[in-house]
Amino acid sequence: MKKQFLILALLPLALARLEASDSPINAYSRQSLSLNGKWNVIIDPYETGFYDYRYQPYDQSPAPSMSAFFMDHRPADKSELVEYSFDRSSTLMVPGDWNSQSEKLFYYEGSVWYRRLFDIKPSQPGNRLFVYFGGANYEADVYLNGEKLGRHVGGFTPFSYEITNAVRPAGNSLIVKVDNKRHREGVPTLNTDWWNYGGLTRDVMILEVPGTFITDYCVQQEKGSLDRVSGYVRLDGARKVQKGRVEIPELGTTVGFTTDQEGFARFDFALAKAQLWSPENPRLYNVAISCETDRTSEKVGFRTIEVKGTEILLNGRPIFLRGICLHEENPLRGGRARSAEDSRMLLGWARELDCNFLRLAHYPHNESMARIADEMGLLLWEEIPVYWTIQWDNPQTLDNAKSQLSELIGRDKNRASVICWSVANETPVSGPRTAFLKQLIGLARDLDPTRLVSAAMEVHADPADAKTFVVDDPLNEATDLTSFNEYIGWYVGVPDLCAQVRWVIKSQKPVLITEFGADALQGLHGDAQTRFTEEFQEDLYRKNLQMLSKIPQLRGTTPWILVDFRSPKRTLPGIQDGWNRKGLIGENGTKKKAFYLLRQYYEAKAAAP
Ligand code: GCB
Repeated sequence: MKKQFLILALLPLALARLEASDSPINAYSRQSLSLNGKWNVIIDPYETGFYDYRYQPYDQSPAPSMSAFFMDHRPADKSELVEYSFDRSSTLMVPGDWNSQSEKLFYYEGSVWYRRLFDIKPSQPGNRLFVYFGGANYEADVYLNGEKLGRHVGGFTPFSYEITNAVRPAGNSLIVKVDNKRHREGVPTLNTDWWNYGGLTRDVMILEVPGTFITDYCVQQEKGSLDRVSGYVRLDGARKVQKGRVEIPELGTTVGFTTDQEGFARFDFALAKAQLWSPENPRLYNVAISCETDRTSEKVGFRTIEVKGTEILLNGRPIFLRGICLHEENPLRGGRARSAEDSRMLLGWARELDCNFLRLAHYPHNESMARIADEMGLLLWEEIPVYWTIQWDNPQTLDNAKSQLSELIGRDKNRASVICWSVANETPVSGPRTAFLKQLIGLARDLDPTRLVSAAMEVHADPADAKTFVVDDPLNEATDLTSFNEYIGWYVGVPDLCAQVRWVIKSQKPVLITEFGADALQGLHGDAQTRFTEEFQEDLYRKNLQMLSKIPQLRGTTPWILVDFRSPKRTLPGIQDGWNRKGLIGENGTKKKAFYLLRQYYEAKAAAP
């Protein structure tokens, strides 16, 4: 009874706390306390810490709070039944998926409670603190000192909560329930061809910012203009109206702005003497943004990307995208890639293949991928996990997809490497599906008018002629590229079919082949007719590349895929053993024959595009 009075008293405060804040942009440049490292964990498949014995969520009481499950939070003088204890529990490393850290969690899909204790004091009075998560797959319920901060849905984008008034100088307890159960209405949905790694898979940190701080900004070259930059800045805090500056010291650029009552200002300026960013010359400039109460800076490259007729123009010049697809996995260590070193290794392999482009499939990868691609001069296609058979009629599913897309664009909109947002992969054509995806395309264009927007679509054989392949997805009207996957020679016929294929492509846009490929077990050799051998894969690549070169508006390819990756769908013993083997590099890092064949093709393309 007593508890209920307390609940009512706390109501307004508690509800206010549930609102998530937008993640401060450029989080890694902020003063921060890393919470990476060992976290205590409780594996909770029945969600006993979340639901009471009538299966009512503790959370849905008006004052969301921790359940009695967490006895560690009970006053020490109470003598109660103790069934669960973080103090006595085991640990997992953060960042990291749980599947690759513990054999008993390898196939686990459910809830794990994570706890981390920390002390913190703002370095200056009036500063604000945020707890920042780079990503948690798939749902995260976050509590600080027993009170709920909020829930985040979507496994691959950053989120944060303000904790300025909720922290104590010492002995804070941050608890996160991470749940990677798949849901029919989720994004992605139940069925995917990749491993559903769960956990706090990316960095966790406490950010410290001034009372009024720069929470968001965009500095990008105007679409189609080789020498004009425009952008905006947004402040968060009590002092919304401030004077500020954008500075690029190496170019001698200083541009002033004044934020309005909402803390918002636009600016634009001429980009005199700048070297434009490109794969050949990935020039980055230090850009500093400051206002009266805050200052932040980062390296930004300037370039334009457009489509004109059937050409893709980078800085006004036609470019052929020598690409490859990639999942976010480090096969050598096992599990999700999670560090800058992992990103460097994966992008380094793409470079060895002579790529200038990667398709980061099928969900947003770690922030470090785009930052390192900026440095290395690799162009990127970034995607959200609208994959196969999402619930097209479900408005909540659409909201979920929109929020993942907004968070991705919010995070990476200042990266020169990113040239295309992809809203989906291989989705079956229907009215509701096309309407759903057009809304996402519209949102991407509103949020970012400077980049291309597309989706990996499909091709189908003409019912009247099995050798004629037709690309007529109505979504093509809304995308910048005619980008589609094809598996001729693997799921469709044998590689010899390639020589007889005719294409009917009902759009006059640049064509990008977003997938083709074949499984091959690294080290398994045989003749070119034997599936799963390196020779079969190599032959399929040769024949596909010859076939694709007959498409006059072909402007790039991203074959499937750079490295073998784990998939629970791939069970063939002795060959797949839980791995999709379409990688050009095996799980041990060894390159297969097709790697060298594609490299030759790309070297030739680089010499004469
Ligand atoms: C596809 C999917 C990709 C799969 C691949 C395959 O079309 O887009 O996610 O992994 O085929 O290997 O079948």
